[in-house]
Amino acid sequence: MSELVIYGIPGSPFVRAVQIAAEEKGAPWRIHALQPGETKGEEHLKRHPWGRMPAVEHDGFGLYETQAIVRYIDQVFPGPALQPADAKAAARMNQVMGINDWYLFPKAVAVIGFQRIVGPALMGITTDEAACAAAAPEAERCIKALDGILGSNAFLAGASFSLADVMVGPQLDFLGATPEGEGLLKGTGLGAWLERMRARPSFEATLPPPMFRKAA
Ligand SMILES: N[C@@H](CCC(=O)N[C@@H](CS)C(=O)NCC(=O)O)C(=O)O
Repeated sequence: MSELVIYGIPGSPFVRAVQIAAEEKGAPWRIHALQPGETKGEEHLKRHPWGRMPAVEHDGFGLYETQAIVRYIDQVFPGPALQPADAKAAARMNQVMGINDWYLFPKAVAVIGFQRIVGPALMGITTDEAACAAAAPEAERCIKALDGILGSNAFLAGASFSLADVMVGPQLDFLGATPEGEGLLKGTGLGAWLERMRARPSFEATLPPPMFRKAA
């Protein structure tokens, strides 16, 4: 089985989602680590025209966009299915993946995670408290919505682990390392779900570097 090559900066929640999907399937993978400036460089722009991460290469096939990548991994590698066969559970999974891409990452994690973790760690910036305060209501809305969707289920799409857990897990693990995320998750069913995700071998095998696991 040929190896999946994942291009990105280790610790990025989208990159980690791909690593987790590959781990859950037992697929061979390796990271081709990029330096921060490299994502907008000529080489990487050939892989990803928007200069974002992750991008992957498998068997001569190049692909970007995390949803497309994790669905591809689920289809081509053996191992437990990561997409439910049941129509309602599959729709729930798709809904959660949409929430992840449209609201959780861009409006909450990208702002608070950058201001509290990535910016101080990589660029030496001082946290902009006003930016964090402005993003906090959206973080709260996302966490409330996802907590409501989870309800009393074991996983976000219902009874079985799916790509919804694969994508949201790394985002909330990252946000949970900030005071805003930690406070909002505390005492919720979603917080307990996150602890269960953190205990999975796929999450333990793909831990971000220590500097991305702690707010400044
Ligand atoms: N829609 C893209 C989003 C990927 C994304 O925004 N990745 C972030 C890192 S978590 C990134 O590349 N940031 C670097 C940048 O914006 O320059 C996907 O699903 O793969």
